[in-house]
Amino acid sequence: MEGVYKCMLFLVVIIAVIMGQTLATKYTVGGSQGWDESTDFSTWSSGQTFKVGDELEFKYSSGLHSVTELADEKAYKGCDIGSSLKSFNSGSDTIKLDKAGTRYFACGTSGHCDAGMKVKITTTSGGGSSSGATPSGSGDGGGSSSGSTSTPSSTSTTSSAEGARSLGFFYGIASMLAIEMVLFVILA
Ligand SMILES: [Cu+2]
Repeated sequence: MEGVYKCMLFLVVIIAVIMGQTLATKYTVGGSQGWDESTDFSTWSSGQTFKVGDELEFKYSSGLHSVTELADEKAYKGCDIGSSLKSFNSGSDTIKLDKAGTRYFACGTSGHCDAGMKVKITTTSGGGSSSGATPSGSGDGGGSSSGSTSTPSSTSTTSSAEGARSLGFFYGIASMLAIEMVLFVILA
């Protein structure tokens, strides 16, 4: 009977590892300090790896700050808030990283971006099988980019994100089936 429990424990550990690898991660921007002027965002982001399907969560006091997505590196460097692609102000905004490339976010409150309240997020395709040599520049120039980048956070799911997610689930289920077959052999 002890062997069964050991197998069960083994199974739980394996499933936890699989889930950690395949399921999307939600990142609170700035970590525990959140979306605030005092947070060092370049240090925070350099310690993270963002993959397609992951989500960013901006947490802050609504009214004091906001989140503005900027169009490009130039707007990011110059804190050109006027060039915003879209903006959020709920105080708890979730933004899905639905494709590989670099995205730029800044606070829309006057002076905050210049004070360092901005962050650059580079998303990698993750997975492995689908990660070809796709230059971010040409990828951003795709025909559907203007439409797909301006959809609201909660409802936006592009086909590529769906593909990555279903692929993850496929691998998870396939791995679990393989483990169960091994367990049947061991327990038989
Ligand atoms: Cu701010």
